[in-house]
Amino acid sequence: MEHIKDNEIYELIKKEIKRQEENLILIASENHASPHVLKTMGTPLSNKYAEGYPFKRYYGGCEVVDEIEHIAIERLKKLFNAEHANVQPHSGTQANLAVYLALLKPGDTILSMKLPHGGHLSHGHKVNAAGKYYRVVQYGVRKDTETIDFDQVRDIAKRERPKIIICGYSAYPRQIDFKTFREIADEVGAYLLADIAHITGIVATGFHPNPFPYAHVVTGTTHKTLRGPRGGFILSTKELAEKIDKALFPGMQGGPLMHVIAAKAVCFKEAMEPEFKTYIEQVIKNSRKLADVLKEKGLRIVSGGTDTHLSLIDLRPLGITGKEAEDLLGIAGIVVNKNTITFDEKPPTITSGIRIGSPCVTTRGMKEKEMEVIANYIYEVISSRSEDKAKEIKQKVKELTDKFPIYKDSFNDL
Ligand code: DSN
Repeated sequence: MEHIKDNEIYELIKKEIKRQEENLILIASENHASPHVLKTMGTPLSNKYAEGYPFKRYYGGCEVVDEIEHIAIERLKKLFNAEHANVQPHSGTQANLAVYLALLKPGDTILSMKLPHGGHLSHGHKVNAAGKYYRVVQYGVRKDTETIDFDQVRDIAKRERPKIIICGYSAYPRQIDFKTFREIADEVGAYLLADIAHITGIVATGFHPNPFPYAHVVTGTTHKTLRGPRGGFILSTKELAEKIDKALFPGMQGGPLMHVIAAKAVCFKEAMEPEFKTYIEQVIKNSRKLADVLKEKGLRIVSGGTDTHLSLIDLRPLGITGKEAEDLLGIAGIVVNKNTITFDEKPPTITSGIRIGSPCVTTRGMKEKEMEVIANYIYEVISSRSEDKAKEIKQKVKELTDKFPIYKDSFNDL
């Protein structure tokens, strides 16, 4: 195959591949999808308009993409033991907004987790459409345990009578008790929406409880722990299927991205393989190792540890902010994001913490031994607060990443 003819973009793609190869990516929401998934996205499937759903389209010529979307749907249902699946959402946020459009009227009440305690913008923050069109009330975590405060969830639910209760988060390291959430939802006649965007891969492999049969609706993304293409999905009970499908299309999206839906199907198949289960088991072991070593060094781990792919590190014992740590670690080739910790006194642009995740480094084959090395590098950089130290560590990071290539020669023919 010829190289991409646009040299400017071609060079930037090569630069980004090099960046991913030569850095240790600890962004909890990212992953390195397989060459099969990525190659599926770069196919002429992208050319096809297919508004509607399999075998019920508004365009001719959909006979092939019908089969592809049908396969994706059936695989996704099987993966999560769901009655209904929609694979068309372009992202997790689109999926959430579609659920609101399906189940709420403007002004109805959503009960969700506060953003600084681990929630997500699309769960009702005032800058998001969810916060503009619906009334949002929020719960948080307990101050002593930093885990979900179910007494507070129940009290607010009884007082505010939400139509939807949302559980599932962007920065929460512990397992979610879907059963208790459903009991509260039933007490007040609310729908339970579980947004498992971050933990899809962990749920699919059984290392985190499945939200079904407790949730009425489940939203998720395919590019995080599930290690697929960038995108979202919605799962629901049979009763809600028609409402959900109509809300997504024609309610808020137009033509589905058939090249991405095909790549989602490829990722769902990969997620059913025994190797993927082994991968997720290692993701959790690696996540725990990173947290344990940083804890031994004297840093505080929010909630005391992690059950998942991510942990939140409270940097206050070292007197460094999340922003400073993110910048310095970036120089060292260790990519993290600053993150508010629970009850943080610093604004989200500064923060007192960082969020670290193990999905990317585990994909490239690293295990506990390497996690110990990485956690030590993190500590050396942030405790020194020195750019020179960060530059010195960058050399060591390069030596480590060279031993664990991600794509080898897969993209030589771009
Ligand atoms: N941006 C994602 C994350 O980092 O958690 C959520 O949308």
